[in-house]
Amino acid sequence: MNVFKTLLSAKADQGAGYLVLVDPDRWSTQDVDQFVDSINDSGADAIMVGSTLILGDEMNLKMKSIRDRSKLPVILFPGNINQLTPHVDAVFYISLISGRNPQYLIGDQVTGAPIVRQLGLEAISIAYMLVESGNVTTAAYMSGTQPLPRNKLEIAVAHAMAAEYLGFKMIYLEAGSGAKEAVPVEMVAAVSQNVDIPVIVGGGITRPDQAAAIVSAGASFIVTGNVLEREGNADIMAKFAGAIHRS
Ligand code: 1GP
Repeated sequence: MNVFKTLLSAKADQGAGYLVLVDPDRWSTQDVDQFVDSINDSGADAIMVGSTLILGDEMNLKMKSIRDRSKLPVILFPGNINQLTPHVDAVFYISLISGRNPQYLIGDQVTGAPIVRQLGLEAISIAYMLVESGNVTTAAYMSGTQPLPRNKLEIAVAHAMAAEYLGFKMIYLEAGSGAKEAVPVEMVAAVSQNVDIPVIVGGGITRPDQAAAIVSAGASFIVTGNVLEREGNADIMAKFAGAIHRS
């Protein structure tokens, strides 16, 4: 399976794709199975696994059971290279281009490349842009970087153009997990109008109608994580999938 192609087909067929983020720290080994079953039936297009910071043990075990149980592609969304695992179909090969910390721009990518090769993972290059979202997010704090100012659309657009020229496969506009405010629709629109590569948007998206508005602004993929962990049911995922695919 080529996961990038699968994602592109999901977008082509349905207008936009829905990615569900599973943070291994937030689910027990027992509960994660049931969660994956609900994701399978929800209409989502892929599962992302990972987190900026994972404290709990059994990360690999949980990733394995997610992969074993999932009927959808499973993509690693690594907070750092220690999360690299064979139990996924692909890895979002992220460079934190909104920041100026060389470790997250290229350092960890160099350290991780031979591991990704040995594991035989498909690497999908992602230009990751943290966007100011009302509180200090774990990603901003841990990476020691400043997020993009949310009202300076031109700065976001210039970063996105650079990402496209550098050959990244996708852009990820990230407000941060559990963000107070999601990425502004105006920024999604400005970025999407200025690049041809798909734009993923995540962080602080809590309502299906909000997800639909972000898709209407030009997003190709929507990610939700926290809202499902709070409400944890299949209904809300199906509503997200419906809103994202219809928009
Ligand atoms: C975080 O974009 C993802 O990296 C999802 O964010 O958990 O706030 O939905 P939420």
